[in-house]
This record gives sequence, C-alpha cells and structure tokens, in this order.
Amino acid sequence: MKFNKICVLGLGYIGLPTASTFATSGLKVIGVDVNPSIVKGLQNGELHIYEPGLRTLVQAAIISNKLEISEQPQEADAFIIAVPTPFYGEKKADLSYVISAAEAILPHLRAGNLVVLESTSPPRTTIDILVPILEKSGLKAGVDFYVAYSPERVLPGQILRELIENARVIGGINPESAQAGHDLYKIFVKGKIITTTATTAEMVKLMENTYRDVNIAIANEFSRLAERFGVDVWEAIQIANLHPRVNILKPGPGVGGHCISVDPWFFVEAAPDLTPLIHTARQVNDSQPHFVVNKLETILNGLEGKTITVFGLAYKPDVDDLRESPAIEIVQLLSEKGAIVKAYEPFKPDYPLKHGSMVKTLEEALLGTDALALLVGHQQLRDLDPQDIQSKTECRILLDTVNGWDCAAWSEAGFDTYQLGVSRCD
Ligand code: SAJ
Repeated sequence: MKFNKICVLGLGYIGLPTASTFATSGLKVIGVDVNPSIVKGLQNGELHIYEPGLRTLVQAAIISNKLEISEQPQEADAFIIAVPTPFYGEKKADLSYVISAAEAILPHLRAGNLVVLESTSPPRTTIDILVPILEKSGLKAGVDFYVAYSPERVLPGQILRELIENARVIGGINPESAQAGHDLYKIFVKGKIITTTATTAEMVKLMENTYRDVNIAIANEFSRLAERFGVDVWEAIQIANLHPRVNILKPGPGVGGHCISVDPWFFVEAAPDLTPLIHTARQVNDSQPHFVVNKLETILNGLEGKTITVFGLAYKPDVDDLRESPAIEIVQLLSEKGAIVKAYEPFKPDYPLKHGSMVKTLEEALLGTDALALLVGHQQLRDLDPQDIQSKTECRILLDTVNGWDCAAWSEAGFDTYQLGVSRCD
C-alpha cells in the first residue's frame, strides 16, 4: 500500500514525534489535537512537552510544509490514533479519548484507508471498540478499509532514536491490515517489523510493561528485606546479578510515569481472577512512597514541623516528566504528616507543587532544612559534591532513595547518611 498523506490524532509524547518523523520522511502529515492551546503553540513552533531533539524535528517538519497542525482531521490515506488512555481512580481504563478520536475520523474515512491505534489499550480494544465505531461509516473493516494496532515502545528521553530503531509490532485485524500497517511504518522504522494479530499486539505491549513492573516490585521488596536483615541491598543485587540468569532491577521510591504504573492495571481490570501476581506487584510499587516516608519519619524521630528538602520530582532521572511521579506523592505524604517540604527540581523549577514549595536554587534548597532526600537520580544531582554541600548548609541528615550518592563520601563530609535498602550507611 502507498501513503502520501496521513493524519495523526493526539500530539503528545508519542503522537508529536511520530507525526514529525513521518513528515520529515516525506509524507504530508496533518497533526491533530483537540486542545486549542497545544495547536496554537505548535503552529507557532512552540512545544508543550520536552523531549531531547524534538523541538528541532517539529520545527523542521513545519517549515518544510510537510507537517500541518490542526484541531480537525482531514481525508487521508491513513489515520494514526495516539491519544492518552488514562485510568480512573478505580483503576479502570478510560477509553474516552480513543472513542472520540475514532468518531472524529469517521466522517473522513474512505475505502482503502488504514486506521492504526497506537494508544496503550486493554486487550481486544481494537476489535471490540475501535472497529464497531469505524464501521458506522458503512464500510467493512478488513475488507473496505484496514485496521491495525501498533503499540509505541519508546523510552521517554530517547524517543526519537527508539522510534526509528526499535522493533515495531503491527497487529492487524486481518493479515491484509497488518500488511498495510507494515507498509506504513517501514517508511521510517529501521528496526524489525513484526506482524501479528491486533489482540496479540495489544497484549505484547501490556506484557512488556507488566513484566518490568513485577520485576521492580521484587527489587523494592528486596530493599525492605535488606533493611530488616541489616544488609546493603545494592551490594546484594550487584552480587546476585553476577549470576548468568539473574538480572534484578533497581529499588527506588516507587514506580511512576504514564506507562509502567498504569498498564498492568489494564490486565487486572480485564481479568481480575487471573492476575493476583500483577495486582500485588502494583500494590508493592504503589506503597513504596509510604515506605520512604516512614523511613524518613523514623530517621527524624517524627515529621511534624520538620523541614525536608527533596531533590528531584520527575518520575525518573533526566526527564522533565512529572506524571504519576512517586516523588510528588512523597511530598504529599510528608506534608500530610506535618512536614514542611521544599522541592528542588532542576528540570521543572516552575512546577506548581501543591503540598510544598519549589526552590529554584541549590542555595535556597539547602537553607534552614532538617533533612535532604534524594528522590530522583538526575545526573546533576548525583554529581553534587558532599564537601561543597556541607559548606552551604547546617543540615547533617540525608536519605538517598536511588543509590545516587556515595555513602562513604557523604558520611566523611559529616552527614548522617541513610539509604533506601540499607539500614544505615557508615
Ligand atoms: N524504575 C525503578 N527501578 C528500575 C527501573 C525503573 O524503580 O530498575 C522506575 C523509574 O524510576 C520510573 C518507573 O520505574 O519511575 C518507570 O521507568 P522506566 O524507565 O522503567 O520506564 P518508562 O515508563 O519510562 O518507559 C516504559 C518502557 N517500557 C519498558 O521498558 C518495558 C518503554 O519502553 C515503553 O515504551 C514505555 O514504558 C511506554 O510508553 O509504555
């Protein structure tokens, strides 16, 4: 199948890089978003998200007139849906954006078109939800037009490279649909393209993130066990990982982001009777911020009235993305227990933090505080020099939740140094 013009619905972390990459590969792309301020910003070359290299790519695509930003879809050869699938408080997938996007395509759908869903979705969403909406056009899916599911699998911070280099899974509602999807993505994908069924592709995506979540949960549980038994979990993991068939992930303050902390719930919601392990892993990771707060409470002998400076709010190192961040939850839990929280997040100094105050400089962060807590291993935070910090603050207590600081060096600089997964560093 040949493609000259495509429409990408949803211009977030996945849709915008995808639209821009297709455009710089020579296709005419209509990038669609329902948020007028995002559309307006992009039309003026302003991005609402940060991803290394993305600004340059988007601007190049717009200047070449290959990428047009609009609030409305248009007729095209293919439509890609890359809208969010958040979940409600009850841990139920919210498919309303997928449904609205499919309905927005409907008036423009023509025989011979391809529609691809990229949004992470519960198993069977493509065939049970997307196809029936598109068939309201009077056209028959798989016969008159093609439908595929192709999950994005890129790592925030490395999206532009991984979009092109990663293997790509394309699940069709029938083999012809999978082939059409293959023809579309081969325009820029350099990794292997694997075709399969739509529901298999949906499951693959959820399985990958669930696998990672369960493995992080076991690392977090090991950190608790290590503290109980007076062991340094980081050392124990390093030794265990010398075994050729063992690869334990890293414990931390919890699992955040919009993917790993969400996707396993799609399985639990769809089949609660079959997912006790997945459910428990989610609960372990969700309780990790509480574990960190309890640890701080013990170290400080109570939190009421104590000032705590947290370093990092992002959901993981070296990104500006704060979605579902365990660090934000830790701030909230600390303030609920009466602590006064100052947060230093070099990637988002203006973040409107609800339960504490943002500080913009290291000096402010270090002033009049009772404890320092490293919550995110941003490289620039890991690089802080204990001797330098010691000279700038009266504070002498710190907790490192990510193994980002050299315990011995900080202890030598005069700090009472605590680490997640270690009873106490000396
Ligand atoms: N984390 C740990 N310990 C670890 C690894 C991660 O606590 O050893 C935490 C991180 O700090 C973060 C969370 O887990 O809070 C998730 O981070 P991540 O780097 O594992 O993953 P994401 O959410 O940034 O991206 C994942 C990736 N999936 C897999 O690696 C299987 C990515 O490839 C997916 O495209 C992405 O989810 C997605 O969009 O689904």
